Amino acid sequence: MGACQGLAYDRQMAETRNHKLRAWVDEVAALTQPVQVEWCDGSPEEYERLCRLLVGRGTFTKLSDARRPSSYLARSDPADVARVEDRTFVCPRDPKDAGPTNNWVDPDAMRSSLTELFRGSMRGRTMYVVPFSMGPLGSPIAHLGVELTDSPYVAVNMRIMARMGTGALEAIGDNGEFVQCLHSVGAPLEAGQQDVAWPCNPAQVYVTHFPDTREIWSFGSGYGGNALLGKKCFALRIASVIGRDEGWLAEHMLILKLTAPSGKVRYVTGAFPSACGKTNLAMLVASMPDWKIETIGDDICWMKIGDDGRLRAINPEAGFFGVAPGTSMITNPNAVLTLSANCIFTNTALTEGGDVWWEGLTTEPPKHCTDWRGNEWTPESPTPAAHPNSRFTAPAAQDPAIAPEWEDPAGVPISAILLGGRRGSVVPLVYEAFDWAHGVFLGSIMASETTAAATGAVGKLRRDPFAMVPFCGYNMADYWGHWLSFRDRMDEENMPRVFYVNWFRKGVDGRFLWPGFGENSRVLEWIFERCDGTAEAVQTPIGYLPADGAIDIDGLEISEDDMRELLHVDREAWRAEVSSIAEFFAEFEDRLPTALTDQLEGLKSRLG
Ligand code: O2Y
Ligand code: MN
Repeated sequence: MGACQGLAYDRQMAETRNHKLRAWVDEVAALTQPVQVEWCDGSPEEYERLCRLLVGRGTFTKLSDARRPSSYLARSDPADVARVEDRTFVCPRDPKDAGPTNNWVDPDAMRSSLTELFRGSMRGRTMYVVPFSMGPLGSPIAHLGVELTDSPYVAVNMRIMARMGTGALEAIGDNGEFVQCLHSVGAPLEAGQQDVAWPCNPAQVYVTHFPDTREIWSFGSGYGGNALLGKKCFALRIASVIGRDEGWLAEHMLILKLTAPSGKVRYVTGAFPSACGKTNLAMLVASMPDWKIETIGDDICWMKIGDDGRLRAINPEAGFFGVAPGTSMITNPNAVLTLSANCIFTNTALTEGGDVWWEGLTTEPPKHCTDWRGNEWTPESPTPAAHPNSRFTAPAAQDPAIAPEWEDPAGVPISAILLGGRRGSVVPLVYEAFDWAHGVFLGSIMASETTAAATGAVGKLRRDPFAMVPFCGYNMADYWGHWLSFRDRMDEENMPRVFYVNWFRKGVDGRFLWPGFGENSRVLEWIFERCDGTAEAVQTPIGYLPADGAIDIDGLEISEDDMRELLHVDREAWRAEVSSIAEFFAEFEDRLPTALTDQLEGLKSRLG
């Protein structure tokens, strides 16, 4: 057993004949020096044991409210509460392959700094070997990974978010490929040292990706996207590189199933930057009578061209890691119902009755509770009870609106791709791309106004093509080229149409013009019918817009003026947009596909 002699191994290690996996586990254990190595089998017994361990350490509080069975609250270190984009690195050999939107460090230099950080970093802790499948187990479109982590919090969250345990290990088999995901909270425990409830090392966080070797090394944070490496790190950054090399797409998109009153079904994906209501849209309850909306996925989508030439999508995840604040029976009843049991909440408040609470959950706040830092809280307190980025980890199967085919290994055929952002002006409620290349152009110019939910200035326009700026594992210009290449590989008849939506347009008085929430189903209806060829549209310089009266506003209190404003194309404002896009495109230098320069020129000349 080489470097790991003297460590405690369990039965599974003895049964795993995958030499690459065994050698890697040995090598990492020798470097990080854990007291023991534990192979996770993903069983309910193991989950319960690890949750009990976390309760014993003070990381978890078991919710005592009988209406929330088998659920836990975790409080993180206040310095470890979100993904850290400035500490996220993409390290191919050539910096041009990372491109201007990624932080790049030479891979050899990064590997040697990280090796020193990881040396002895698991001392006094257990190293968990967490095998997992992104996508249904055994599916030809799933991809496998193994996370080595010293965080039992990560192990239990991974069991909800991915297909984790023995099944995944068997799928890896004796010779199978897997993505190596190495994680340490970076807080070794010396002999006699008392542990803390949330060990981490916020001064030395590195969330690093080596796309050339498809590896992830994450150090110093135990939180969310920094630590649950199957999600953003694997299913987006590394998977986007695998997709580039193998001819498919790993996207930051929700997947919806729409059923019309006629019974006809269409599937739609949607890319939205943070703070644009993506989870709410993924779980939308339609206001339109007899329309049904079901969820396939809320955050990540992998799309491949099927044998029939259709673009097919799967949700590679098994759970939701959603933002809690603002989630309520009014904004997202399906999410609230999903959270009824078997969940892990992180950084929400704790009520006196032993349940979780967050701002927006109820109209009346509790008179008294414990805030996310563990302090007493009342409605008069100057800070929120729940952290603005507090999260729920919930099994997707518990969503009452989950579509029965959400785990279909063949994926669902996509009819429409939505793109969106938060824009108070300029961008109409909805418009459709002229064709595939124009659709890719619309993806490349996506932008959103920042909100208080993210760090930095509020109301600043941030370009976020395809909502992938934080998640694309290679040069974004090459990524646009990859999208463009799908044009000639898909069946012409069934090629998805591309739509840009903006629920956030405001009037001159600063009021939102569109009611949003369930009423967004009216826009989805127009999109559905455009795919059928039955909805009316008018051609404008920016794309096809709904014709007068084509969006059904029956029963909705919205004035004709507001509707006109929502669908107005302000040429002057769009000319300014063209200049801002040109500036953005210039960052990509000679990597920018000429098809996109042509699209920008086309827009400019149509605007006159
Ligand atoms: O703060 C985090 O670590 C979570 S970020 C996240 C989680 C779930 C879905 N999307 C996101 C995101 O940042 O896009
Ligand atoms: Mn996301």
